[in-house]
Amino acid sequence: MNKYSLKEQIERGDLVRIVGAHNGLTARLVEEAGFEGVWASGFEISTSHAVPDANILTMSDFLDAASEMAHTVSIPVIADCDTGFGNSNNVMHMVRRYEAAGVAAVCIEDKKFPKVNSFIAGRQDLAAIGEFVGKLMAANNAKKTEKFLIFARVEALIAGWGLEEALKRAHAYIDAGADGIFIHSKSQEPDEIIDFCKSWNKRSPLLICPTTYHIPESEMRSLGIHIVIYANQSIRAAIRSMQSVLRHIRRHGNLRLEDKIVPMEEAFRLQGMYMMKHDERKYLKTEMGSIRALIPAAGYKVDDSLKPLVEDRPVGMLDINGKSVLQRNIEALNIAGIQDISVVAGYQADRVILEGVKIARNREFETTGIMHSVMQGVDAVADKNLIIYSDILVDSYLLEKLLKKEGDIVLVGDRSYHKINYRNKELELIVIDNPLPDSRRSIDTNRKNIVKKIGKKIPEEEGSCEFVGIAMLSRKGMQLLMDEYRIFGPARTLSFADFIQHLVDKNHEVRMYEVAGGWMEIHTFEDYKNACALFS
Ligand code: SPV
Ligand code: MG
Repeated sequence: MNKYSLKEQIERGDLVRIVGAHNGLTARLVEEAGFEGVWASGFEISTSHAVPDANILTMSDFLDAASEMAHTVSIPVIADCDTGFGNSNNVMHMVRRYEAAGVAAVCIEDKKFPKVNSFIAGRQDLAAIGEFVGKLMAANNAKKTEKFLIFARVEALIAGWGLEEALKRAHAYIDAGADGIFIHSKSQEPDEIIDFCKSWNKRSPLLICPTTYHIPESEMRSLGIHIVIYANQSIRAAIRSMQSVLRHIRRHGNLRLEDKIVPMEEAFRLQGMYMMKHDERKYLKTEMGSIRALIPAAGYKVDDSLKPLVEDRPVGMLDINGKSVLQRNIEALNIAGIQDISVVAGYQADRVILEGVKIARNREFETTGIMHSVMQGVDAVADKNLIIYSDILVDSYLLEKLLKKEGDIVLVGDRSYHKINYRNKELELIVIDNPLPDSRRSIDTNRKNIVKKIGKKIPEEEGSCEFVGIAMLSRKGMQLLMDEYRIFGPARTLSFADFIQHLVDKNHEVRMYEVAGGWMEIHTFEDYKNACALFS
């Protein structure tokens, strides 16, 4: 961002390079390319509406486009206001509206309304000097602040009236209070512009628009030129590129198109999507209050059958038909309305590349347990805090239902594990206080299901449910978890389930939300194959 206003930039004597744009996007590209200002070009705005640059659009159309640009960029926008959209009354209205819209300057030209673009042969009628001087005085009267500038554009060279007429007009316009003269030429050579500059002898700032002729930028300041306008090259580049891509698609479909177009991510960046997501995490509250999700994904211990697949990445980054396990869970969380997500990486952390989440690190993943990873991801406590293992896939509907459950610590337990042949896998089982008689069918009620025991040591026949690897903690529950973690010595090395057992032992209430499905684990190669088949 340039810390100087347009007026200050001119007063400092720097060459101000400005480039034509027609909407917020093109203005943003001009700013990102490093130019000092944006020209809200009548030619570009008209072209973008597919109408002639001949006062076909109304002032409101041009103003809409210019104010969109002014809101998008922090560099000054100079608005091309043609002949001022009518007589001096229209000019006053125009100045008030453009100044209020946040543009830095307007430029009006001394042709008759309706004008035609200066590069079109034929009718290029000039207004009487007195009439245009009246417009400039009206414009000066209408503006509210001194930093808002009014430039007068002299079209005498365009109309073929010669240097003397151009100079006569320019002097009259400066006398009437214009802040600078835009001297325009459609010649292929710079001679008439250079002659004008020399005769003008630096009486006021000069603006030029080299569209057909060329003057090296290094010579401009000594000629008294303060602002150079590259007025219409942006949209001409866009037209060429779009035509070429459209031809390509017509011939080859989208085959080998990627190097001709920007990736979607670049368009999202320019939209401000990532900035919006960042803000959303701070400000967007659901009717359930703020919600955060935390995914500990630092661990490296897996079943032998999975080892070859996770040599270079953690389980959460395993690809399930084009998307990682974690990315799929992030999408499920987003569908459930949760945007504030942190993933804690450890093993092969560099491979944890995810869109729209915060990545934290557990650098001691080899010597610590999941509980320690969880704590590395806590940078704030929300009204509801979800903890989700990284080696499971979960349905958004399960998360939506979980968020409606009451309790300070609620674990998700699956009752269907009894049916599954686990081949001696060590499951984290849960025992609840008042289990229902074993049955294959179940219904989602509001039973509290108070957890008595949890962990890998519980015999299968004793367990009520399998811990899914998903927990929800209220603000109070999360605070309790953090406080206990601080005071309980062995906490760093404990699994999450063992730490919950510690809380149960200390008589803290832990509840269980009983489900049958809605999630699946990726513990073995078989599990991985199943998941790939499911998402094919
Ligand atoms: C514009 O950009 O609309 C201009 C400059 O007025 S030019 O088209 O080069 O005349
Ligand atoms: Mg124009």
